[in-house]
Amino acid sequence: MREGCVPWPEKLAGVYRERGYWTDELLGGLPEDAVAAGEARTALVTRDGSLTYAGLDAAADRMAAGLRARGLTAGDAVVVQLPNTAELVVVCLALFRTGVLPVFALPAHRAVEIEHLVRTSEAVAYICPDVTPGCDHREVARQVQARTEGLAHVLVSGDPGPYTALSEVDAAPEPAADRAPLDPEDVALFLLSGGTSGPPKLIPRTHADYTYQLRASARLCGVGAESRYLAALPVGHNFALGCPGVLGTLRQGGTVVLAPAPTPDVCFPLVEKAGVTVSSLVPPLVPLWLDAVEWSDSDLSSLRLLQVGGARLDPATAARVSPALGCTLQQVYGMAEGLLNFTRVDDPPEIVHHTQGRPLSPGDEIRVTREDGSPAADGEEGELLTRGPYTLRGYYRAPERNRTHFTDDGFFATGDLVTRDPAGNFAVVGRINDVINRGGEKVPAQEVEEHLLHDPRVQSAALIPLPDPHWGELTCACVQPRDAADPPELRSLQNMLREKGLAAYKLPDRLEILPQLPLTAVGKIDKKKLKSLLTPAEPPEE
Ligand code: J2J
Repeated sequence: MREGCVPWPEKLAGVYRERGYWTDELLGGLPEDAVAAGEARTALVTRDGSLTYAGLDAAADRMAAGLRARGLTAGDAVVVQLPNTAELVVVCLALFRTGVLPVFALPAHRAVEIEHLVRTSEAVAYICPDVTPGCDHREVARQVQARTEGLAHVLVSGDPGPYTALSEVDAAPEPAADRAPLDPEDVALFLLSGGTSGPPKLIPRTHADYTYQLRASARLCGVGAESRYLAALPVGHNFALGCPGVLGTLRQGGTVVLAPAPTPDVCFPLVEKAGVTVSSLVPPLVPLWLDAVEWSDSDLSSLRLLQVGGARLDPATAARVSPALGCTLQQVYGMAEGLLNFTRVDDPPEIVHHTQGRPLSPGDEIRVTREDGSPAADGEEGELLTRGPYTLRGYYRAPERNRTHFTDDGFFATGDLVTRDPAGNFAVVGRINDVINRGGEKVPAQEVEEHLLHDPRVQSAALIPLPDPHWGELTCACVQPRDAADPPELRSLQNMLREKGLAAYKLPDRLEILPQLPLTAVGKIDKKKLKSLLTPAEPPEE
């Protein structure tokens, strides 16, 4: 496995091969029958058009050859930040086919995050759009190139400015026999951690582990050649990429429908146009979709399954999904690190509304442990630890974090507090890690706090979650000012962070000025106390 990655122990790898979890399959392939079917099989549908499997396959081969012609080779890393377009899918397949490793940035990421990803992965290229609302990505590229070394290529979808147009990355494909074979058990892509408190860690995912995830989740969700998956969430995130998502649907020969935004005004007409059967959302979008059924005249009757995950879905909203949309709800409790839990399509409503499901694979090993490390009983709260055929054994080039986040026998400590029922279904009840889950977007508290300290008016700062009916959690910056007479305002702090190049979802939603932040016995900021100070106590139940 690539230097900086932690391999599975050979004995366990042998078990995963023996049980058929790991095969020789590589990412980037498409079903031969679908490619051979020419005009008859549609791979991608967008608002403006569609692409057949044959067309997608040829485009991926041409781009792969174009990448090679520009000197990119197997093992190079490339930061990819594209909206949900056909071009993004072509890029993914082309990178997989050449063995060049995509590092998937989120659309909201800005110079701070992109620089971090380029540095950590030693990326040789950044693939980005020209502009998205509020951001010129060529300017992001310029800043990152100035601050890092080795970023030789900037490939732009649209107007390239001083860089190279992605459409020019195109060459006649050379015969497959001329290329060095790729190792299915080596890294194929990097996903980003949402669950760590500092800047995102890179999660190496191999061809073998990720194709297993695609195959197993497609089977569990009943996704096949007849399925039409709507990618409403960003495709660079594990949920829409591979649960089974875009890659899993293509692997089955189904059709992927790409939405430029997840809102009902954009998605509902696409559902009708393409006969979408399955999609996935984060919880804050669910009420928007449910309310839109009232005013929209789009025909949603093709929709069979709606996956919801990324943050806690409240049971009352969960109960509204099937009656309003006429489809099955599936809760998905997943993580880019690996382990995926799903409610099953034939589970009774009390399971689907109140739990986040159970593990995907019989190879997923689970421990729920108390604070002292002893096993928690059914129904008792504890931290979820896991290892398995598609769960990482270590973050990329992060030996220190790996020492604290993995047990000696290779279990990954998720930081999630869960309860487990006797049937194995989890309910996510809290979190140990200092991360705020803002409707599925993970805000690493420590990273934001460090940036806040750059304001000269800030003496000390803590970012804490505040409960919110729509987002689940919002972020609140608690600030002790240097001078009580001259405290910072929320707007100016937000502007400072934005100007530094931090993603917008990390900007604090609220600001509380306190004369002094409470400290723990060891002198750290006491966030528990802060939370109780700022969150009104729940009224006692009747
Ligand atoms: C509560 N918390 C949840 C859920 C994730 C599918 C779905 C989601 C993700 C994802 C993903 C939750 N209820 N249903 O990668 O493939 C919180 C947990 C978890 C963290 C992981 C996928 N589903 N969470 O959200 O890597 O705290 O992945 O550890 O972004 O989100 O975040 P991330």
